[in-house]
Amino acid sequence: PDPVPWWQEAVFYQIYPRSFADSDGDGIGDLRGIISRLDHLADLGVDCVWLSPIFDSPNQDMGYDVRDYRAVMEEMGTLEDLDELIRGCHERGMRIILDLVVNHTSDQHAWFQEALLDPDGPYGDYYFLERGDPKTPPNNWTSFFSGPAWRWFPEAGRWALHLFADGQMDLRWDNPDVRREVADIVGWWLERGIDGFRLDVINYISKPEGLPDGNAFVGALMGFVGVEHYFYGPRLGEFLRGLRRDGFTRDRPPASTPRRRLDDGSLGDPLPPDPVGVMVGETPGVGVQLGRLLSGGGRDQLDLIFNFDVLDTPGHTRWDDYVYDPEYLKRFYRTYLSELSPNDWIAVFLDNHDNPRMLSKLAGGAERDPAVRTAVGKLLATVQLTMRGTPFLYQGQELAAVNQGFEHIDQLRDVESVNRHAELLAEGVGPRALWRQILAGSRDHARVPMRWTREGGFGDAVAWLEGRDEAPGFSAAEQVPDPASVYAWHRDLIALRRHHRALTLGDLTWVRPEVKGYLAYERSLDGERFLIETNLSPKQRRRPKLTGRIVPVLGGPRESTMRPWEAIVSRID
Ligand code: ISL
Repeated sequence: PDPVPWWQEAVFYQIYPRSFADSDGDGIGDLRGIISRLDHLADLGVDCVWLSPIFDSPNQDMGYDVRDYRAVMEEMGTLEDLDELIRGCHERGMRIILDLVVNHTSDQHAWFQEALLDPDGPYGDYYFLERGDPKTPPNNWTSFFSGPAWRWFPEAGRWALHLFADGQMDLRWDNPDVRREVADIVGWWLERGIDGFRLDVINYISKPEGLPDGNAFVGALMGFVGVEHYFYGPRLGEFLRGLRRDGFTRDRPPASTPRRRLDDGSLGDPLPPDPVGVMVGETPGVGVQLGRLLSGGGRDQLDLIFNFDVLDTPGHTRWDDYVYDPEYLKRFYRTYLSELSPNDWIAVFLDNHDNPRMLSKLAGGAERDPAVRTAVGKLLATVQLTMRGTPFLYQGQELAAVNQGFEHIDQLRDVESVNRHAELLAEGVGPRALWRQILAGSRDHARVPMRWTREGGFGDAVAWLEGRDEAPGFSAAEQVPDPASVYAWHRDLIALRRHHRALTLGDLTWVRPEVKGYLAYERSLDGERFLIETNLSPKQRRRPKLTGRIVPVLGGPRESTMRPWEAIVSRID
């Protein structure tokens, strides 16, 4: 048996289904749309697809508010479509994971509806339903999407906790029935053939008894009150181990498994089922050391986690209109990797559906020049696909997707942006300062339709959220056939990874880290050595002198000066 778990060598690709591909012209992406584009992913070299939520939902938070964990959202298709999608991935040698949102359910979920009807009955115990005075919430916690984290339900005479939107009701994991329900859901899906889950805000599931007030000083610093009580709650480890054992450990064979990918690129027989589905944890606010406790080898909790510290230069939040400091990218990985042991493994990501595009943050507007856009797109791909860890690409990165030219709040759809806009307006923030914030931070930049053609993603249909990037050259139709494109760069790098384990499993040694603007490292395994060099700046600069026979394999020629934002992968012979 292979001693290395598959997810350590895999390239993951996150799909935001609402915006990936629309098969029926209603302006909303759907499962049949994804099926029709599976070859795009297989050709790129993706090993595992992750779908953001597709379960039945009223979509207050675009599927992160689940109404039924065993049904597909009507506008996205049917269970049969999903079965076909799972098979379609497996036939191409790709795995597929779904998004499990179980810190909370929609207020329209049957459990919550039952709880409202009979708060003292069994379902009342599924949530945090608290008696009290309708004017005073049970504690001072605030919601991530504006206002208090509590909503009063007059029909039940209770308050209910919601860390996110007011229709996302937090589940009470202390209740063993809740834990059993979640484990059953996971088992049901694994049997259907999925290969695991990404677990939404999974580090928030354990809340301390008594729900104590948050520290107002910490709250003011962080912008949210109460987080210190639940971002790494008292029973988190116990809950995760239980979920792994009772939900993710297979006790029944799956409907299908992925075909083996052979070294020559062809496909072999179906693989035996993985004994445990992969657990990818979304863990905001967890630093490196706590992250190691959650995902470190042999601890039986999560397999991979995301560390969000990479997203913004320290001192800034997502809502600040600023240019990302490229030196920080280097500092982030250096610090992060230095704190890990050889047994620890991380997820490496730069973009997702909750953040503006890293390419735009780094280029700071200069990406309007197509040459800059291409160079920065290639540089980020190079770092992400050769760094130690498992890369998670987000849809559109392979097309050098950038932030959108939104001009008005009416053009945005995200509940977070809309609520924040209303909140800042009520606080009296002036229109220009207000819009600058929203435009800097809105999650909708990354949620517009994938640009399959130059005209846009969804043909003639009016998309649920319209893209606003008209720059020629950056659609799939233009990028895929062009050997010098950002798409081709991703495809070639992924192929290189597949053939050289030094790039995936090899040791990482920093090269001349003291040289400002030069991000370089060596990856080596069993005598094979690769050198990755990037110029983290918009200026031409001298290349530090290195010894050894260095032969570029991607991105050459390798000259004595480095081009702006240059990235080169070389072999060291
Ligand atoms: O602190 C935050 C809010 O500004 C974020 O880090 C937040 O915790 C994080 O974005 C959580 O995201 C996930 O859960 C949300 C959902 O809206 C996001 O799309 C999802 O990725 C609630 O389910």
